Amino acid sequence: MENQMPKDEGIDHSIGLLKEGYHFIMNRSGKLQSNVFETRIMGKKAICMIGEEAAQVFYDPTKFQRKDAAPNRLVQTLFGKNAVQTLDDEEHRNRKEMLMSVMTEDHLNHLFELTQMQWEQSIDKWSKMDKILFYEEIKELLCSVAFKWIGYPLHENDVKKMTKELASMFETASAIGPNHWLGRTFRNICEKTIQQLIQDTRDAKIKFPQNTVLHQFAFHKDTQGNLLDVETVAVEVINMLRPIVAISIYLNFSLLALIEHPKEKEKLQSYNDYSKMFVQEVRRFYPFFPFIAAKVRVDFSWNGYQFKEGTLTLLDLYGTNHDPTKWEDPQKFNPERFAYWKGSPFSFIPQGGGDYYLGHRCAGEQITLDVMKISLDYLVNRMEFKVPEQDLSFEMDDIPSIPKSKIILEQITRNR
Ligand code: HEM
Ligand code: MYR
Repeated sequence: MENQMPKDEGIDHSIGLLKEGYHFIMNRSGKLQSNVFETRIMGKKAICMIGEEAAQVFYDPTKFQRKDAAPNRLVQTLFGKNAVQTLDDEEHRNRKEMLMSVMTEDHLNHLFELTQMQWEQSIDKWSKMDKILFYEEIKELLCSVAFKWIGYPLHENDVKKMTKELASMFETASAIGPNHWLGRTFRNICEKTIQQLIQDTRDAKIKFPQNTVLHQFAFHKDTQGNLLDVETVAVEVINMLRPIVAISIYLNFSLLALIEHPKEKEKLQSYNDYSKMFVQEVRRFYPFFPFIAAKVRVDFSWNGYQFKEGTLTLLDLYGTNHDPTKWEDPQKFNPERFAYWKGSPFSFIPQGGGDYYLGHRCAGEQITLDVMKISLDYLVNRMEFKVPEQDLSFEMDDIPSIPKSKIILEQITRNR
């Protein structure tokens, strides 16, 4: 027995998507009382899904594919051409193995230490300044860390430029007009720089140690036993650099949570395991990656509804993390909820769900958690600062959303 899938009536909802941002799918699924519904986006029929059960089916690779799913504006800014995000089956497994091969304990420890050293240097720098815009500073901090981690420390003079290029890839992915086009241009410029690095590595003009990300990616072999083309390697190196800079968004929200919930600082100082829960709650509560896209691979039916081959399908990440049937009082910031959380690969999906190797779950989730934890330690225990009057509000129709003031901090000093 097949039923008609609940429908979001209207000719096209692309404008609604931009206007409602992170709430687009939640609003409609609430109104239609369904975790799956049909809508129209960019002139085409699309399916939207939300919640743990929906996520489980969305991550079934026999039912959904990533090939041809990502909108071109995303490929041109956030992902890059022929990136792992757009691959399926053997090709995806081979590429993902390359990416996960640099997520070993040694690589993660190295990144952890580099992050610590960069925080130390930055606090020295900030303590000599009247005030800082935390978001702008933290992006540069992370950009310096990211380049050191891949094996190519940046010259001090290049940090601002590379930060701008990498950040614009996630800041302009959903922008409209000139800002979006600037993002595309920055990606093109950045890709050229990284391509040259890869070529120089292959030609042994630059000798990177074998255990560096750059060396490992430059000499990785594809499913046919061939080196990847230089363009693709650059896209995947950027797939490591850009998201490390993007952790700035979560660090901004971590700081915002500390400012808006002053009692949290005391708890973080008093209980050892609290930072783990705090970081999870920041990733659950605040908006970042709104939804992910796939295409129906073959006709199938689920919960009595027909899914037609080729239909664009969006899975709501933000909405799934705020599903009131799985999360008590989801609109309340409450790290303690994670003390009782049993874990699930599909109900808490700020960085995607399922399996790291077999599916598309974020390759850098552990890096994100580590960098957030060490940064929280600096914000809570290792420095003091004043937060002047400012507009800390953020909008749910901005993707990604950033507090308006970018968080101004004054009178920064080191805690000794
Ligand atoms: C994939 C979010 C940080 C590397 C993803 C996906 C999301 C996500 C939602 C897509 C999952 C899917 O398509 O099913 C985030 C957020 C981050 C973050 C919110 C916070 C800053 C990182 C970091 C790295 C990274 C630090 C690497 C250093 C990747 C890669 C993929 C990915 C390579 C593609 C995986 C695949 O297609 O198999 N991320 N991510 N991300 N992420 Fe992250
Ligand atoms: C990264 O991969 O750089 C980390 C997270 C970036 C989040 C960017 C948010 C904008 C994405 C637009 C959403 C449209 C999805 C179909």
